Formats: sequence, C-alpha cells, structure tokens
Amino acid sequence: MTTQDLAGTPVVWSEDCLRHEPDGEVWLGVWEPGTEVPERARVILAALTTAGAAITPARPHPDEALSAVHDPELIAHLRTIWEEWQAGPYVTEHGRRRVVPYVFPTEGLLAGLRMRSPTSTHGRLGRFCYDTMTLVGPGSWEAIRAAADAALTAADLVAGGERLAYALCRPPGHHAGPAAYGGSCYLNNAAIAAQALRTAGVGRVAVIDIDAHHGNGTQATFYDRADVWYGSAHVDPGAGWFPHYAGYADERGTGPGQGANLNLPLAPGTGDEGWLAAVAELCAAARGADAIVLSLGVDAAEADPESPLRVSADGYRRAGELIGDLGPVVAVQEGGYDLPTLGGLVAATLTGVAHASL
Ligand code: SP5
Ligand code: ZN
Repeated sequence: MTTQDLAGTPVVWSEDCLRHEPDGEVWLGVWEPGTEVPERARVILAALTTAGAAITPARPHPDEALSAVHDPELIAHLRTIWEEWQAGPYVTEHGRRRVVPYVFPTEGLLAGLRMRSPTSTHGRLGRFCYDTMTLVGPGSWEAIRAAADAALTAADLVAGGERLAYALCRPPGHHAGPAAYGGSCYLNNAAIAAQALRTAGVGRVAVIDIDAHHGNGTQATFYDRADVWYGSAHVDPGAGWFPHYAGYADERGTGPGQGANLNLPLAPGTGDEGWLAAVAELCAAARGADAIVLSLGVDAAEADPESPLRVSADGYRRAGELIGDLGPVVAVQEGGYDLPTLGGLVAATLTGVAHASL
C-alpha cells in the first residue's frame, strides 16, 4: 500500500510484543512450527506505517485493569510460570523448551471432586491452560503484558475522543477467558479494552469479533452482563474448527446478559457475500452502543492457512466501513497468519473504518 489512507490513525504498539516466541505448538500430539510468530506483528506494523498511520507507544497500566477481567490467579500464573519452569528439571533434564500442559482437569476427570492446585509445576498447568497449542517461554509474559497495555492505551484514546484507535496486540487475546488461556491467547486484550471503556464511563459497549474463530474467552467474560454486548461471525465450530466447544448460535447470554450475545457460525467456503451479510447482521444488532471494540482477526482471508472462509481484502475494507458507521472504534489485533497478505488485510479493514461516513 503506497497511499496515506491511514494518515492520523493511532496505531498503538510496543516492541515487547515481539518477545513472545512460542516456538511452535503441539497439535494432535506432535510439536509443529506454529503460525503465531513474531513476524506477524512486523508485517502489520510495516503495512500500517506505509499507509501513514501514527505509531503510538503503549503506555503501562496498573494490574487492576487486568484483574477487572481476569482471575488474579491466572495473571500470577502467567507472570511467573516461565521462571518456575526453568527452575525445575523440565528444560535441563527433559529437554522441554517451552511450558505446555499434559493433564487437564475436565468435568469428567474431577467427577464432582473439588478443584485442587497441585504443587508440581507440570501437574498444575492444566488448571489454567486448556489446550496444547499455547506455549509459554522466555519473554512471553512481557509480550502478554505489553499487548494488554496496547489495548488499554487504545481504549484511553477512544475514551478521550478519538474516533478510531488500533492496538497491534501480540499475542492475541479473544480465546482467553476469566481464568483460562488457550488458542494462542493468554490475556483477553479486547475484553480488557471493553471493560476499560466501561470503567471510563462509556455506557454501553459492543464487542464485534470478525476473527475467523469464535472468541470464546470474550463471550465467557461478558456472558451474564447487559452492559457489554458480544457478537461474532466465525467458521462453524461444529464443522471441525477451533474452539470446537463454543460459538454455537444458541448461545445467547444468561441472566441480565440474556440476548446480549450473538453467534453467527458460517460454513467453510462462505466467501465475501455470506461473510459480509453476517457482519452486517452483527452491526445491525450492535447499533446504539456508545463505543465498539473490534476484535480484528484477519484469518478469514482467502490465503489464510488457519480457516476456510475465503474473504477478500475488499471484503475486509467493506466490513470496516460497516463497523466504522456504528460509532467510535477500539480495534484490537487478533489472528491472521498469512504473512505475505496480513499487513494489507489489516490496513484495508482500518481504512474502511476510518473512511466510514458517520
Ligand atoms: C487468535 C486465533 O486466531 N487463534 C486461533 C487458534 C486456533 N488454532 C487452532 C489450530 C488448529 C491446528 N492448525 C493446523 C495446523 C496444521 N499444521
Ligand atoms: Zn482466529
């Protein structure tokens, strides 16, 4: 992109987001290279810089902004687990170069027994991590914390009157729930931003999630609340796609949040027309919110290796226009894994948002 389409748009960024190097993921029992790599952030930053965006440093925020969404035990676990892992025999004796669990306390395993906190590091991991795809290593915590600070800084900018601010978060966040991490996500940057907007006095917040996967963590965070609406268009989890156990159309919220959750599962191969119709349906349902948090994953794209939705760059631009029409937008980076096209897809979406006719 050579035009200055994003002149003046704040892009919040921290170099610390490059420090997370999961070094792969264990899929179906086999360690593979993985797709959530630091280069993702570099190509997005390059494309947005070329498009004229204003690169803005992420500012540190207090832990309270994290614990407003997450269980303090999860935060403490993520902060300390790498050092604990290194202090044990895992790297030196067993050659396990990253933190990855092997036993998960499912409902079936506990069978009514109370949850324990095993003293052994390797026994305790499954309490917080729900898959084998979300590894922790040196620098992971610094990146996780920086990504949350980027989202919080973008929320500050919008609470202060900006129409659009984008947080280049890495690692992504929308699969992380109040007390659980997985799906390459550790803390939920979008949920943290949405909660920060509420704390800053924004009345009603809508989270619109266009990542190819359902944002089970964001849904779980706000499922029983009326003040933060959540809507997502994503590949049908029942058709074999992560997160498999959430993202179905009958999940509509509970208690005061009844009706404030909307899932639009889409068939593999859906393409621009069907995907944009779903995004338009989310926008119609979100209309009236005082601010939007956009969970901006671009892994629904044609060339993406992690989803079959086949959306074009022009589709992303048009989705951005629909969303930008609703009100002020805090955009938060989620997934997107095709390195050659990734930056252009994010730039196209933000260009759509920035040029929407309010
Ligand atoms: C933020 C986000 O987009 N998270 C996506 C997590 C889904 N990862 C599931 C990956 C499933 C296995 N991928 C195929 C690997 C084949 N080598
Ligand atoms: Zn995704």
